[in-house]
Amino acid sequence: MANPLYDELFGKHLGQDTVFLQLADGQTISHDTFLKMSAQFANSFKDLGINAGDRLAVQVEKSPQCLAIYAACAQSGVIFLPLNTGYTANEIEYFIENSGASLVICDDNKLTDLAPIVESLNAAVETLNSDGTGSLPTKATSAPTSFATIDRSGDDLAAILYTSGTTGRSKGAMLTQENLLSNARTLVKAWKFTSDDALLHALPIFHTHGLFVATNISLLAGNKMIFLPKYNLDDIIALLPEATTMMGVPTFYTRLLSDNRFTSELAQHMRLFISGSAPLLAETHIEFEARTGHRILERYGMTETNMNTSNPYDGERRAGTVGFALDGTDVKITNSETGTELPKGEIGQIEVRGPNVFKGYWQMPEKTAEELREDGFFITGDLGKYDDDGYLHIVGRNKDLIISGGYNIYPKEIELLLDQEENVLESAVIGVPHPDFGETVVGILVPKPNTNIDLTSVATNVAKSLARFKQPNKLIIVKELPRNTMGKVQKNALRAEYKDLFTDG
Ligand code: MLC
Ligand code: AMP
Repeated sequence: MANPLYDELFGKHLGQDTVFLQLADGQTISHDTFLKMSAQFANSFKDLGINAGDRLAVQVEKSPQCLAIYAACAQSGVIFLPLNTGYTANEIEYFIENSGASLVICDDNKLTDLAPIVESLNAAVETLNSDGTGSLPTKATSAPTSFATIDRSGDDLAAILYTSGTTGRSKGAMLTQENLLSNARTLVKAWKFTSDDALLHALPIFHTHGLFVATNISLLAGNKMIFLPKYNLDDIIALLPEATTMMGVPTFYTRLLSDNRFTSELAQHMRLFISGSAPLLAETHIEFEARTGHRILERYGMTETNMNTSNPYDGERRAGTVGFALDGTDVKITNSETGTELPKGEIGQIEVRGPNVFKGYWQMPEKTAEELREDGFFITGDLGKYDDDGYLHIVGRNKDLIISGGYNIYPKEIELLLDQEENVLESAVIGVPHPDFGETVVGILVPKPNTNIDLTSVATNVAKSLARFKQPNKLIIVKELPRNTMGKVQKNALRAEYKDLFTDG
């Protein structure tokens, strides 16, 4: 027996003193040092009674220790459940309850809010802070630096990543070891990563992009990551000369372009810039090439599927498209009513099948059945078409979703909260264009007859429950919402009306 995820990504680096992580202050951590730290965490989990198949929820700042918890979970067969650091205690409660997590790891500054919730759900809590201190690392220091890897098969779960839903309830996407490994293998080949690369890593590590795409590729190829706590333009500009590749959401690239220090000289030595998680505007692609001579490689993925398509490494990287299906993955366009495949050029829903596609939603068989067909195709909720040369264009979404700076926001969750506010009869939440985040959240409220809504108090109340990035950037009061003849709110009309709120038009 073996443990494919641990063996192939982590275990093979045991004893290697090659650099795995280079931190913002220049300090480096070798593969071997990292693996010793993760083995200590794995031993601590065992001491805490956390075993293979248990869920371990983590809401901590990005740090080498946090990444080592991911490695420790892989080695001990524990299911890793990373959570956005922006989530409020209110939001976290649902994830712990729904996943049945046995252990929750949070920052010391979140402990007061989270401890009572965690205890009421019969889970244990430990802390880990951004500087590497906390109760977990304190326990781990005295633990052995090796751990007998627990046997797992490729079909065993490696992680659960929560993704919001159109009904307002988040769903836990179950990702197997093979889902993650097969995608990493494909991407290393497609994007030609080698141990000579240095990946500038400024993404968060609680989502597919920063956690799996960036980290798993780097582990498989054996390259170093320049591992920054967050995206900060000054750091990126200072460290680009040491990198060969960079991955980011479109905001990373629009921010770079807005800075005069980002010149063709600064980017000249780079091998590859990759963008994903949200649409990269064709104009950004073109401006980037004009400034640097580099064509950004855009790819398309999802929490449930890892990466599905990519523009080619060699060959034309076409602006405004997400390229071709990755090796081993089938991507087809279907009629959303009938499910039948559509001819090239026609717009329909995008469906994906392959070893990268998840196993289903945690304890939600009905939701899984709605989106994952028996023949293995997953209905992504994105709308697209193939052009004459076979490039996939994403032209819209069949799901009511806003993507702000690469974070997904489902309007329903916010509408449910707004509807509970005093004097609110009903609400509609939409995404409108935003120069920095691509899209941003706008809440539109209808007052009950003969009442007034206090917008300051609405904003204050919403802030108590919702992560900052989900909170409406603007609240607007209207007399009524536009509806079609079936009584359904016409969000397209609202989006058209408010499209210039944050842009020049
Ligand atoms: C931060 N804020 C956001 C925000 N990020 N608001 C809306 N949308 C966001 N994405 C808030 C902050 O809390 C702050 O609030 C204010 O906006 C301005 O902060 P900032 O300093 O400008 O933001 P910054 O910290 O620089 O973050 C912006 C960002 C970051 C774009 C760098 O959001 C980011 O790293 N995004 C990447 C997300 C990602 O990894 N997605 C991948 C999902 S996986 P205030 O009130 O304090 O001022 C996936 C699958 C796939 O989608 O295909 O990859
Ligand atoms: P998430 O659920 O956070 O994994 O987000 C997945 C969604 O992000 C997809 O369903 C798409 O709507 C969107 N997405 C990811 N990559 C791209 C891209 N390159 N272009 C447009 N949308 C994208």
